[in-house]
Amino acid sequence: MEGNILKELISKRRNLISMNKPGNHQSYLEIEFKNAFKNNQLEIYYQPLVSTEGVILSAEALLRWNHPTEGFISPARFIPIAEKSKLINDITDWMIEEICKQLRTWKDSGLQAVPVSFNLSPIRISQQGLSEYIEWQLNKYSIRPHLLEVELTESYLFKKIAYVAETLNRLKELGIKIALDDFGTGYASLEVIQRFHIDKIKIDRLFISNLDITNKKNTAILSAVFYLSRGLDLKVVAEGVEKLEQLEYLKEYKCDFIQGYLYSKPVPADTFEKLLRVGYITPLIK
Ligand code: G
Ligand code: MN
Repeated sequence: MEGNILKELISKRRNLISMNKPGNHQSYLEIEFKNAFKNNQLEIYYQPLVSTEGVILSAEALLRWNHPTEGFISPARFIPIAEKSKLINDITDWMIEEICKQLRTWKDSGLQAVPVSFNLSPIRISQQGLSEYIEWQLNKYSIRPHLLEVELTESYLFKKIAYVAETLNRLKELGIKIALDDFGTGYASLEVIQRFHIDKIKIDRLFISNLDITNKKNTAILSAVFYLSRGLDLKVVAEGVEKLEQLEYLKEYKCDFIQGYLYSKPVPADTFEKLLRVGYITPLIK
């Protein structure tokens, strides 16, 4: 018995070591990841987006990989693998269906469902048929399009511009909202916001976690973003809100959505459902 545990520990340790070796870790993780998708090791977590008063307004769906022996593996490690192997296309489509299915379950159980956004990979958006697939899934589960939102990062919007713009236009026509993720870390051009008819910008957590209200330059960036957003009729999400003082500051700007550990980390669907039943969250002050 003890020998088995020891063996398991040694093997786990070996896997961890090989995962961290630059030459090896890709292949170990790559093989494991391909199996993970097949073997239902991927799960969707939901992180609430709330008003400055804590009312749950929407959620971001996030992929989580719980490996049977290695535990949770960060998306920062497996998304690049999924993209390289093109498995991201199937995973994205699976995720879209799972979200629609989940929304249907919540609606059927009498809950007031909130819009759910997902991160759309540049690989998937460059493939044919995305808007048709989304429309099909929405119809299949009788979900109104405003309940599904896509999040894009700005960096890749410059590639294959015409094609991406066409797909985004079709999604807009369907009634799906588009958010610009990690705002402020990429090329952040106003041209992108206009051309792609963006509805919402998500201020990257970098600007929130470094928020020092006594630092004039820091606050100047934020106030400029809010000013610009109002003028362009964009909703603003503050990502990575972890402290009460950050929330108080964002309140002054009437920030539309707050996302971050102060309210909730990403949680499994059943936990999110419990939050949804209550409808609001109070800040988790440590
Ligand atoms: O790039 P994107 O905005 O999609 O990233 C979402 C990621 O941010 C998720 O993996 C989530 O776990 C993480 N996240 C969410 N809220 C917080 C927070 O308050 N602090 C930090 N450090 N990370 C967060
Ligand atoms: Mn996102």
